[in-house]
Amino acid sequence: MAKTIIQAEPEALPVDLSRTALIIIDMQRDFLEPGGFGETLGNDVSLLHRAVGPTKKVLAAAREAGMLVIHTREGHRPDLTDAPIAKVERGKPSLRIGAPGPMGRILIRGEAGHDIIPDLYPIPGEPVIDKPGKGAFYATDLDALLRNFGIQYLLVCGVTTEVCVNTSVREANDRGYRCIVLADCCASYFPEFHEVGLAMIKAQGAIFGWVSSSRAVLDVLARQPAVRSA
Ligand code: TIU
Repeated sequence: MAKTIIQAEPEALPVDLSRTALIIIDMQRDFLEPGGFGETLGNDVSLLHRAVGPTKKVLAAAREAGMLVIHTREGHRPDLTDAPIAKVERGKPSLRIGAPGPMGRILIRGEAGHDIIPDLYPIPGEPVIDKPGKGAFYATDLDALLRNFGIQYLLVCGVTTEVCVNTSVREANDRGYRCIVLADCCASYFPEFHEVGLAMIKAQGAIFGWVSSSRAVLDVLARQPAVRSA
């Protein structure tokens, strides 16, 4: 398929949309709603909501275009056998991973809080990657899945910018994927970390990837409505 130019920083990028997937990182109730993991760490979860509206628009456009959409969720097995003790014991959260909270056990697979927020809920056929770490590639089959679909470019949305988005983009970059992070589709509990997290990605001639916006991707998909990931 002919390449399409996506406006981005540090420079516009030619992209083969048939080899592009949208990946939405950890838009889970545990991070975005009160009573979940994010709040137990002392964060104001309302700061993440600004990413939901733009991500919803990109998700709708990607679905309409037939682009592969992948969702990830950070979390652990109910018996915590995949949770490093160093992670479980980290800091002084009000509730530790695995403890019962208002949305079920904190950051545990199968609990209400672990699931994706209703606004961005996966539809049948969209792969959901359950990841035990911050990076989407660590201890998951994401790389195999992307290779099976022939994916070379990733449009990246999600939370939080400097933690799971940054870690996943760095992992993807080392595996040869070109990542285009949509700035307004990401958010952090620390707005300054959001800004610097994006700056780190695009610095030094896109050392980890490119930074773009929902508007740029919506413009491209509006002009080229059928992309059909391979
Ligand atoms: N705490 C924080 O900013 N993030 C995480 O723990 N996980 C993700 O970013 N998904």
